[in-house]
Amino acid sequence: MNFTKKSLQLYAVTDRAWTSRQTLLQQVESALKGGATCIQLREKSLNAEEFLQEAIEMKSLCHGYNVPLLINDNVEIALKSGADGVHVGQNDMNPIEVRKILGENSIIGVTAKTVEQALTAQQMGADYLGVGAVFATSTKTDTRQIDYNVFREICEAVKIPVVAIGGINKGNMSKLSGLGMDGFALVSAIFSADDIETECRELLALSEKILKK
Ligand code: TZP
Ligand code: MG
Repeated sequence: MNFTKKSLQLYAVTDRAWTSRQTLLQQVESALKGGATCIQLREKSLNAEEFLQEAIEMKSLCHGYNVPLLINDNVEIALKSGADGVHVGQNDMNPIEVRKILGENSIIGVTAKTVEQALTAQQMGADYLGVGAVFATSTKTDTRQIDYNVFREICEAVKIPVVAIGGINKGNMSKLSGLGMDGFALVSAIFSADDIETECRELLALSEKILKK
């Protein structure tokens, strides 16, 4: 799968909190139709068998739209499902170990909250960084907001692309203008929307404007 900084422009991270009317697969298809450029499957409650089955289905769906699928945290599920890569946090497996398992062509994203973490992740072979939370969020409870100056310093310090995450929506995205990121990762703004496709289309258009500035 071709992965460039463009792949990070509108990065949808899944959450099954809003799946009462539609399945997660249907919701992700709407996000893809609306122009999501990357999907991360983030599952905190499925057992290994269910997670793998879902990852396999999600991979065919994403590949039908030529969009990469990354798996949150779980390297084994990424390997077995044939997903394009993983996104790991500071407490998960490090990028060197991940690379040994998933191989040269896999996409590895790492969460970084400081310049030091960012540089270490880059040195260990990360393909991109997820940096945040840039705004307050209730989706992930064990995170804290980072300072805009730190965010900017991280973007300036690394060569690999950076995606902003945490509390981003249509109303506040433009506040990140000029900080140096390559894209925006969102959970609730996308998956809680009544019309996910339209929401993504609007978010994509907005991100285009902000990234051009
Ligand atoms: N990592 C840092 S903040 C966050 C993750 C997974 C949650 C972002 O969710 P939302 O709903 O876009 O604030
Ligand atoms: Mg994690």
